[in-house]
Amino acid sequence: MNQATAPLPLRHDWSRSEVEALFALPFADLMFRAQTVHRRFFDPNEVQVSTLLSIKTGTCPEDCKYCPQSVRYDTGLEAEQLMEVERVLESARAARDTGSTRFCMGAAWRSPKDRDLGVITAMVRGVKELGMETCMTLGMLEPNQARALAEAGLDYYNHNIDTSPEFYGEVITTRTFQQRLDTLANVREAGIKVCCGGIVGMGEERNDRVGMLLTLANLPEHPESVPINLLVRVEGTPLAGQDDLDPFEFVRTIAVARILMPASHVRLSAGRESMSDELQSLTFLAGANSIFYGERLLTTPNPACSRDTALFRRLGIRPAALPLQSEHVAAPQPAAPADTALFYDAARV
Ligand code: SAM
Ligand code: DTB
Ligand code: SF4
Repeated sequence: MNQATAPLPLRHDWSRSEVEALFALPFADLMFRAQTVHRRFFDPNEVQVSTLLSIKTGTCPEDCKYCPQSVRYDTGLEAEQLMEVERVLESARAARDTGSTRFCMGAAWRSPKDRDLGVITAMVRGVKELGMETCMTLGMLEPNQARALAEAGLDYYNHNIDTSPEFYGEVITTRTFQQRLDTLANVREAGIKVCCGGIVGMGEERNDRVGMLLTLANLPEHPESVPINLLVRVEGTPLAGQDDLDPFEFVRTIAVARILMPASHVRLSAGRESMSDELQSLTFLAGANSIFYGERLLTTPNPACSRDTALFRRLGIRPAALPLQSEHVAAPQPAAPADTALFYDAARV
C-alpha cells in the first residue's frame, strides 16, 4: 500500500489553532485539501439522499431562536399532533419510490414521553420493513428511551449541537449545551449511529463556526452524519432578520467539516432552497455528500424534486445505494422513471 492509499487515521485531538488555520487557507488550497480527503474515503460522484417528515409539528416548549416550531414565536405555523403510523409509512413509501434511502422523522418535542415510545418504535419498524434506513430527531433522550429506539432497529438519531459552546446561550436558553452532549452519549451508548451538526448564518462569528466543528470533531467518535444547515429565516422567529452569510464562508465550513471528519457523511442540509445550483455544486466539491430530497424539510420548503434531479444529472452525481446490510429487508425499488425519480441511466445523459 503506498502513501496515497494508506488509510488516514481519524483524529479526535484537533486544536483550535489548527481549525482556524484551515478556515483561513486560500480558497483554492482549502478546496484542494477537502477534495483530496474526500476522495480517500468516498466516491466524489455519489451523494446520499434522505427525506424528512415532520411527525409532530409545532407548539414546542423550547426557545430555539431559529425555529418556527417554538410555541414562543408567532410564525403562523399550523400545529399537528403526533401522526398515525400508517400516514408516516405512506410518506416513507413515496420517498422510497423517488430514490431516497433514508427516512428521517422529526418531532417538535423537548424530549419524547415514554407513553409515545410505542407509536414511535412502530414507525421505525414499519419504515425499516420498507427497506429504508431510519433516522429520528425527537429532542433529548434518556438512556432507556435510546435503548428502546435501538431495539426497534433505529439506524440514526439526529441531535444537533447547533453552534459553538460560546454562542449557544445566545440562541437557546431552555436546554444546555451539556444536555445535548449527554443525549449524544446516550444515543452512542445504545448503539445507534449519530447524526449531529449545526446551523450557520445565525449571526455567529467565524470563531463560533470553528468552535462548533471543533466540538464535533473531538467527540469520542465522529458523528457518522454531520448536517450543516444554513439558517432558514422564518418570519416571526427572533432570527428572521439575520444578515446573509457570505456563501464562500458557507462552503469553507463544509470543507473544514470534511477535512476534520473525513469518514463522515457531511450533509448539505437546510437552506438549499435559497442557494443557487452553482453554490450547491461548490459545496459538493468541498465534500458535502448527502442532501435532504423532497419539497419540504420539516416545516419549510426545500428545492423542487425536478430541480434536484436536474442538478444531479448536470453534475453526473448518482444517489448512493443503501449499504449492504442483512437487516434491510429489501433494497428500495424506485418507481418507473419519473421526473422526480433520482435514479437515472448515466450512460444516456
Ligand atoms: N425538537 C428536536 C430538537 O430540536 O432536538 C428535533 C427537531 S429540530 C427542528 C431539528 C434541528 O433542525 C434543530 O436542531 C436545528 O439544527 C434544525 N433547524 C430548525 N429550524 C431551523 C431553521 N430555521 N434553519 C436551519 N435549521 C433549523
Ligand atoms: C437537521 O440538521 N436539519 C433538519 C433535520 N436535521 C431534522 C431540519 C431542518 C429544519 C429546517 C426548518 C424547518 O423546515 O422547520
Ligand atoms: Fe423545539 Fe426542536 Fe424547534 Fe428547538 S429546534 S424549538 S427543540 S422543535
